Amino acid sequence: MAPAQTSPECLFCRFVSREIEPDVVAETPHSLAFRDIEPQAPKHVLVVPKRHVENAGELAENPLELADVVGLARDVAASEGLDAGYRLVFNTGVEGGQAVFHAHLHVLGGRRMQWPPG
Ligand code: D5M
Repeated sequence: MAPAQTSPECLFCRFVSREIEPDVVAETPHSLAFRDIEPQAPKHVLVVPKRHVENAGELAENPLELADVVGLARDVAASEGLDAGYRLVFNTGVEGGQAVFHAHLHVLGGRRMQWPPG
């Protein structure tokens, strides 16, 4: 896989480079998992690709990178004790609720999830 490319203006790229230190939960050579600053559930972790891509659709152009993100989310769910289940969410675009335009997979758990989401 190509080395990570970062964007200097991007908050999550600054986490990846550790210019700003997030509350890291786990990482692989290609993905980083850290705690969300505004947790929406008892457990709320974000998993990002280290390479700067804007959203999940762009991430899917590299299936190995997408699989690395989802696999790390699975491992985080296990290490956080979410054996009864959890929710994975890619908010995509403004109407999808995306606020940070560096692809990130939300890992939410520790409570019963509702459907439909808000
Ligand atoms: O989700 C963007 C998420 O990013 C949202 O749940 C808050 C989180 N966030 C924003 N700033 C920080 C910092 N500084 N640390 C950790 N988490 C942060 P979206 O899907 O784009 O709405």
